[in-house]
Amino acid sequence: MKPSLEQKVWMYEHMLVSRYYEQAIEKIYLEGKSPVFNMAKGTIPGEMHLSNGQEPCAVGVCAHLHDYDIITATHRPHHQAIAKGVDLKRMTAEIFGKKSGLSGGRGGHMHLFDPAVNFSCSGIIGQGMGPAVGAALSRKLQNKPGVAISYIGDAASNQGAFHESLNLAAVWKLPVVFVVEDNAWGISVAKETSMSVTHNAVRAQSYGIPGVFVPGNDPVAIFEAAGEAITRARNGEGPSLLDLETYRLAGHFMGDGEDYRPAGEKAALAEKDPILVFEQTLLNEKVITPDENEQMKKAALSRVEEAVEFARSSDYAPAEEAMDFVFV
Ligand SMILES: Cc1ncc(C[n+]2csc(CCOP(=O)(O)OP(=O)(O)O)c2C)c(N)n1
Repeated sequence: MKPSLEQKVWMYEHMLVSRYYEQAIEKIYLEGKSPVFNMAKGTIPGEMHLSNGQEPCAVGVCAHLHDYDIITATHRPHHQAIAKGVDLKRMTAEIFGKKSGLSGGRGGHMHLFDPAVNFSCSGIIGQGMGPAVGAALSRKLQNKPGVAISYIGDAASNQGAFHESLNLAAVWKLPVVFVVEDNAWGISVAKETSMSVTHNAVRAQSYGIPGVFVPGNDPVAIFEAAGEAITRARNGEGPSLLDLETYRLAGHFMGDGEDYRPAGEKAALAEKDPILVFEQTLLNEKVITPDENEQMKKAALSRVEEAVEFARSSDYAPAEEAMDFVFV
């Protein structure tokens, strides 16, 4: 299943928004955190995991989805949320901890939740797999449309939840697609040192479900593999796993010194920046003209600026509401 020209443009536009978003968040995150770096201080308190480089994994899958399809995303969720259509203004306000945020500022960047487009994520890695299987089961039992996508990182796949979820989804032939964003690192741990089988596509086969490895961090290749897996799920043929080779262009979180990276890895990755590669492809294929490219960049940037402006001008919840929804 090849993407149409419109789908290619859609993917590029959403990759641009993701990248500009992360660039904006990176700058804002540092506000209030100097001269001493204190994670709890500043405009955006708490940890921050940026997804620069991993955009193809979000757009290649989400280009096939409707609002009623479900995503359980990772602790590195911004690109996935943007591609699924989460309200960017309320998402940004959530990250800032403001009352106008998706969860009134209580969740922060790792706990974005937007029921309007069936999107959730969690700071507990692999946590979304069980709920994705449950969501797929409910859709099957209720005979309702909707496929569940469970995003995880490669390191999360070493947990029990991964193996239990694959097994149950396979036994019950559920409409769920497990999507592994394999950036080769679990914080500072290289996957070769923590996985006996380093390709999750191979692991999937041991549960009797198709596992497809997609090399190259290429949105079009991901679109094609995702199209097959999602069609299979929608047709009642059961789960699949997509094992997507991708690259984390930045550190694990902001403040990561990245001393564990082999010399030269970062520079080599920057040369393979998927946005620059896809931009060049679309220009060469004449899918977009240089003028249209500039317009798209401007439009993406202004979406991000509007979201940031909305978050900045929003209020914090009053202190007396701090204990609301807290079970003590
Ligand atoms: C259950 C659990 N164990 C440990 C952690 C701490 N932790 C946060 S991110 C992370 C590594 C995640 O690596 P991966 O799943 O490959 O995703 P990536 O960060 O590379 O996108 C770990 C161990 C956690 N959040 N949850």
